[in-house]
Amino acid sequence: MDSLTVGSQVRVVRVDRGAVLVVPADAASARGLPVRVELDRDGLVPGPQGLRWAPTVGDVAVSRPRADGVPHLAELLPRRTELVRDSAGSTSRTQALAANVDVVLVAEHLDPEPDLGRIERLLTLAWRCGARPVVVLTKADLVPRASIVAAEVTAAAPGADVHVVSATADTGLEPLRALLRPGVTLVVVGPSGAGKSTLVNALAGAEVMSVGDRRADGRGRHTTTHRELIALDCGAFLIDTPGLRAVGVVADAAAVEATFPDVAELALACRFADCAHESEPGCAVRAALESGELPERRFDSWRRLAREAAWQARRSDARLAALEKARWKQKTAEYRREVRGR
Ligand SMILES: Nc1nc2c(ncn2[C@@H]2O[C@H](COP(=O)(O)OP(=O)(O)O)[C@@H](O)[C@H]2O)c(=O)[nH]1
Ligand SMILES: [Mg+2]
Ligand SMILES: [Zn+2]
Repeated sequence: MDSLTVGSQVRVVRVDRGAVLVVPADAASARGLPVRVELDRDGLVPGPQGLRWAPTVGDVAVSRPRADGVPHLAELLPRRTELVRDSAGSTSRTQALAANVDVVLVAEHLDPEPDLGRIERLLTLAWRCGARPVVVLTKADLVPRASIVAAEVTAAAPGADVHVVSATADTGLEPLRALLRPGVTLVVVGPSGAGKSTLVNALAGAEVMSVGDRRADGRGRHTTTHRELIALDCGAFLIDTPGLRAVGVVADAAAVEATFPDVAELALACRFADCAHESEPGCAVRAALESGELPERRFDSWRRLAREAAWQARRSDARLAALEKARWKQKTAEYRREVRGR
């Protein structure tokens, strides 16, 4: 086994069943072939807060030989940032899609027309993560007036840069290349077929990811199935992801507010602090809807995400309460046993 896996910091490039592929965490030496490192039997790694964590792409960890000499992931380092998805199960909370990312590239195709609601939803994911969100409108070569559409997208993405690119024609990529600095990690999210893998290849300057051939039935043959981190020659890290089903996006109030600062600001001007923006007098949000300043579509999108955030907050409170109750029951049972045993 390579020296890199013994006691040194590694970066997870891919998670497999029972093992992970890693490269040296240090950007200057990360470009070699990834090495396979075993996970403990439960697939988890001891990490922050004394907990065992499911490793994810982008994690930084320490690899050490186990008692039997085989290297395993021995310790997970705290995540600087974490891109999370709501997990379907009722017991676990969220699933980390990627860790330690600095920039989230929200990829959306110009053809067919971009879905503004989906962009807003993915921006919520990015703002929540704490990384810098950047919208990338792809396939510019297929549409005549990309800049008009880009202006609409820009209005739906306050605080985020919006770039119009064609990865196949190599246009508009310079501002993205400028983001690729040593040690910086970017993750590309967006629907399947948006051109994420093509973009990753264009930025990498090599065929590092296979690209989906669009067949007559619209299904890709080589669509990305794994999340994977690529160490670029320039020292930046790029994570490609499969199409993210938008339903799994975890909203939280702060991320919704960051995505919709225009709505949040209007709401501050409502007469009542707890205004629901329905039929209250002095509602600044309603007034903006009526004047056309705030598009109905954006308001609906905000309301949906705000409701989801509230619902998810209540559910995570309920989960915490259930966990507390389970702990308390266990303690009581232990106490009873102890009393009986006296
Ligand atoms: N015309 C054009 N097609 C593109 C562009 N980028 C990607 N594609 C095509 O879109 C399809 C899906 O691309 P892929 O990168 O696999 O999308 P992903 O599912 O988001 O990874 C493929 O057929 C690509 O060749 C582009 O800039 N222009
Ligand atoms: Mg792909
Ligand atoms: Zn209001």
